[in-house]
Amino acid sequence: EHAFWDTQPVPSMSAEYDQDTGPLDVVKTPDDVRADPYPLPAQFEWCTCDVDSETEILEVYTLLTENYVEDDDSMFRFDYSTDFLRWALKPPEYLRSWHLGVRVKGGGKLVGFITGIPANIQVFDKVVQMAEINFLCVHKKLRSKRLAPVLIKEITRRVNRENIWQAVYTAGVVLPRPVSECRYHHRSLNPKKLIEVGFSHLGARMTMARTIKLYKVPESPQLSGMREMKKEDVPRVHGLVSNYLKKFHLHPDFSPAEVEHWMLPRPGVVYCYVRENGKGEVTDVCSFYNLPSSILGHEKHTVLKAAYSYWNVATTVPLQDLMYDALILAKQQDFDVFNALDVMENESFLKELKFGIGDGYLQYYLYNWKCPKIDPGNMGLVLL
Ligand code: YNC
Ligand code: MG
Repeated sequence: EHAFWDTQPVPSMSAEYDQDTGPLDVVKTPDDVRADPYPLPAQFEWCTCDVDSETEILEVYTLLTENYVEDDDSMFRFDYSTDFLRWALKPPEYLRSWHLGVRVKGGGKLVGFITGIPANIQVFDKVVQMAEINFLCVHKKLRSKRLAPVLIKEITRRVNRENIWQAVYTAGVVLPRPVSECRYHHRSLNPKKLIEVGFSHLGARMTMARTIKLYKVPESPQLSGMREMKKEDVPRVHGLVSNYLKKFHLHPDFSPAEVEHWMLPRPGVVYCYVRENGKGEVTDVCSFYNLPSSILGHEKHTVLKAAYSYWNVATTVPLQDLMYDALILAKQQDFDVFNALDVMENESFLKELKFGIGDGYLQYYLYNWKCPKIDPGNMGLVLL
């Protein structure tokens, strides 16, 4: 079935673990790990991508924009911006050597990519140093040639050489074995465009005019004291987010520097708003990131502007009221759709705020870690 995955320290599809948590593999040290890169087919060579270089980030951008994740019907493809990629790949303590590329030999065209970033992830009662693996991509002309397993083995080697033995990643495909199976939900902000591009469909007995009215939101936030997060808010937001995430079986264990990196607003990349009460205290926070998709082969529209729900903590209002303001703020920023997974406490607002369920799942995986399966509502992690 899985010529590659069956050789890896991941649970088999049928495996169930109850109290038994920990590594699947024998415990090793970095010296046990081969020092030389895995061999590639003769036409190719490894490279470390320098995302600070304007030419190299553009090469990564082009590879991903033309070859990265599409929906099942090939109508849309993720279009991560260069600013977004730099943000995603340069958190505190990032390693340049984990930005791994494959080129045509002699410094030629970039045809493959995979990345890791460091993160401390708590799974049940244990905090584990992990790599978050993302942006696995092989050029369309080189598919089904078993390059992906080589990319995965080489990033694993580079991670293991840093004495890190676990990883977390998400994928649309089912592999051995998801730790959690989550689903996207979509809230229309610009229903006319979403219908024109085939993202959504006019409901039965619905006119365009009624649909537009159904999804209309106010011009400005409804809660008092909503404003953009600023640098001085970092300690308080770190406290709010860390305390909130403790509820979930799997969640990142953020440092203040990580909260600053992941949550401080960056134009066109990440949006974050806090609610400040009359006494100058920050009590609530919401955030979303900007991940557009290219619309493939449409004459009128070329990009779908999508906001993705990120870290949200409500302590003085219902989460639903906070997320209503998030929708309003996303609409102000001209997003066409607001997406949210069914993770954390998101189920509490999805229906009431008129989100519709997406097709397909987002599977969460752990590498070299056994633990019980986790329901979406007990997952406290969003990967980019
Ligand atoms: C996938 N998404 O099952 P078996 S998500 C992992 N994640 O192996 P080939 C995948 N494995 O079944 P192609 C995978 N997709 O025979 C496929 N596979 O055991 C497995 N798409 O390799 C697959 N990006 O090279 C099979 O396939 C083997 O040429 C087949 O390349 C695959 O970033 C791919 O969806 C995905 O660019 C690169 O289709 C290509 O098709 C592509 O013959 C569009 O590969 C973009 C896309 C994936 C987005 C993501 C997370 C990746 C996680 C990778 C696993 C990390 C493990 C932990 C490492 C660190 C460990 C430590 C410590
Ligand atoms: Mg291949």
